Amino acid sequence: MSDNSANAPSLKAAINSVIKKKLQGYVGFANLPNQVHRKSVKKGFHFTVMIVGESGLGKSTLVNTLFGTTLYPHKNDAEPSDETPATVEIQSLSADIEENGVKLRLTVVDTPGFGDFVNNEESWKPILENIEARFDAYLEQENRVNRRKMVDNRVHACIYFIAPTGHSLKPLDIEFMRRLHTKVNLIPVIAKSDTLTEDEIKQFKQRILDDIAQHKILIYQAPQYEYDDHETVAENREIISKIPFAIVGSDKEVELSDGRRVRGRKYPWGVIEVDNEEHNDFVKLRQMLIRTHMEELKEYTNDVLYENYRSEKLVTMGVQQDQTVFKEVNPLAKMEEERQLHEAKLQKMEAEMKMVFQQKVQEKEAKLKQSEEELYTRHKEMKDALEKQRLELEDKKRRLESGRPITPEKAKKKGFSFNK
Ligand SMILES: Nc1nc2c(ncn2[C@@H]2O[C@H](COP(=O)(O)OP(=O)(O)O)[C@@H](O)[C@H]2O)c(=O)[nH]1
Ligand SMILES: [Mg+2]
Repeated sequence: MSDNSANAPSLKAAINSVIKKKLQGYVGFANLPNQVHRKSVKKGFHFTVMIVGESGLGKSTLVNTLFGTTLYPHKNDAEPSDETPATVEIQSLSADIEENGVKLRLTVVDTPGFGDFVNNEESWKPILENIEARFDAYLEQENRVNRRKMVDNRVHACIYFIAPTGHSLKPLDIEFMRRLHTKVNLIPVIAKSDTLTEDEIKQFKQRILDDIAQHKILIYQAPQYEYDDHETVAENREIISKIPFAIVGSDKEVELSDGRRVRGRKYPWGVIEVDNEEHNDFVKLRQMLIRTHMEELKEYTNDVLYENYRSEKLVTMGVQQDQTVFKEVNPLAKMEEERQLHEAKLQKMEAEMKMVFQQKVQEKEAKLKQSEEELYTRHKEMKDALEKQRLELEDKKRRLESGRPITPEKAKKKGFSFNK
């Protein structure tokens, strides 16, 4: 901690200023309002998280912190062992948690040994193999006739621990994420974030995101639904904005100056509280996993990651797929295809509408022209008729004036009338 002693006074002040913040209510999966269907409530949820990162970054502690129990024996209690495993181990732990009558079976897959060797070039390999083996097991069940009792042990999210160096990602981090990003939902976290100051965390987060973008690594992208209510949209945006989550883990309670006991880490200058959002992003990480994005993570794993794996596998096995079926199976390709079809349809409709419009305009123009001509001829006819009458009248007038009297009978015969 000698590195941080210089930062201690400012950190202490910051912590003192927020320490009075009220404790977060317990936010767990029992509060799941939107994502839960009745069936899941009855059957219980099953969610599998894998945790990867170098030794000593706090993976096992996080597992205990997540479960709120001590699944792992504390280091001192564990059997001492001289043997160092030669490869990355994969350990799977499950626990049923029940909250307000809602059951959740949370399985956490820990990966001790990752990055521990002189040569870590292939540290990612056993982990990739484990993820693929879980896909294979699911695929095998799908091919069975009786699919009623499907067990889903696929990994729905992978929390990747980044050492709190404050610099940038290590080659080991980049290699792991690049090898795994198309197989699993990657959620990067900054481990032991209590060893960094607030500013250091902010800068480190940015550098990590830049590195991830530069190496074209796909980390989990939570979708935003505009039709969700404002509160949900705002909450989701808030959660996503914290990635990579800067976390602090602890399975021990410590006492605050006001006597409250909280999960946290005690330092000479104060206490870092695990469940205080002002102190670290652990609450946000748990909310995302267990409350807001559990169904999303499962869906993406099934619809995209698993489907891609399955199609690739079938192709390498020499199973020729009907391309149309193939596309239908891949939701991303299917969506793109539907979008293109829709666009083509729209374009065709637009062209048709344009044509009809032009036709209508032409028809109207022709009609107008015709009526104009008709009007013109009528006008001419009337004019001619009037002119003829005028000439006749003039003729009669001239004859009358020339002195030849006309009797009323004669006049009547000729069509003249007299007002009496
Ligand atoms: N400062 C700090 N120490 C932690 C944190 N989480 C775990 N530790 C400590 O780091 C050490 C290694 O933790 P462990 O969970 O066994 O790491 P793992 O090897 O990744 O499983 C233990 O002494 C923990 O008490 C944290 O968030 N901050
Ligand atoms: Mg461990």
